[in-house]
Amino acid sequence: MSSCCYYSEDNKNQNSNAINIVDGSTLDRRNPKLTYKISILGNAGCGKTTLMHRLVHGIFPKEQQPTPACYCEKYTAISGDQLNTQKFDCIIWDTAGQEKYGALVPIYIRESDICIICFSLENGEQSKQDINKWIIKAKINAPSAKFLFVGTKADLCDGDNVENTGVFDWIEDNIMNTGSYIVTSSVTGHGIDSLSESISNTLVLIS
Ligand SMILES: Nc1nc2c(ncn2[C@@H]2O[C@H](COP(=O)(O)OP(=O)(O)OP(=O)(O)O)[C@@H](O)[C@H]2O)c(=O)[nH]1
Ligand SMILES: [Mg+2]
Repeated sequence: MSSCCYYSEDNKNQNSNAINIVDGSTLDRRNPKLTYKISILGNAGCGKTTLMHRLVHGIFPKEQQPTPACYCEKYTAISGDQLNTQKFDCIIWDTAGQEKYGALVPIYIRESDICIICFSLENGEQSKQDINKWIIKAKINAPSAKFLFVGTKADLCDGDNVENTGVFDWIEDNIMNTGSYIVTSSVTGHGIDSLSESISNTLVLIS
């Protein structure tokens, strides 16, 4: 089950660390044992919101509008097997990639436990500088966050090019040698299981 909300000033609880979700529940993100914060960052149109729908609801939303400022959903990450299951309550914050909302993104991603940096595989090597920009933003505003790097829209790319854009190698060689690198398509569902596994594994590490 998941619930969603568009964040606004009206949506702030009197306790500024609490987040009201539309089902009436309140989650306190100061207590890591209660809720983990995951943020999705990346250029406008790279497929962040669509990826979040695929991950949370298992569907490809046919009509997707640009995200206005920020959008969040509850998500439960599950790790382990049937005998030894660990569950992590999370809120995933989907941010807007459009420049006009750029000043708001740092506010929404503050204190994230995980930052998912997305880029469209269609853009190949051109994504490098954009990725760098999002990493810098994330490191400043969520200094203890772990990183997952997600190439999106694999279905639009030539099979061989997808795994060899060079972008993941470039991140590892020039920016950071930690983090997970995942190729996805929200249309076919390719890589979505790997993404959810990477989220769970990361939460196991930091919990
Ligand atoms: N073929 C294909 N199209 C995709 C995929 N993911 C997203 N799209 C399409 O790309 C367009 C942009 O997707 P969004 O999810 O709105 O992109 P976004 O990153 O959230 O954009 P902003 O909210 O403006 O930052 C939409 O038309 C989606 O249907 C994918 O994996 N494959
Ligand atoms: Mg969006």
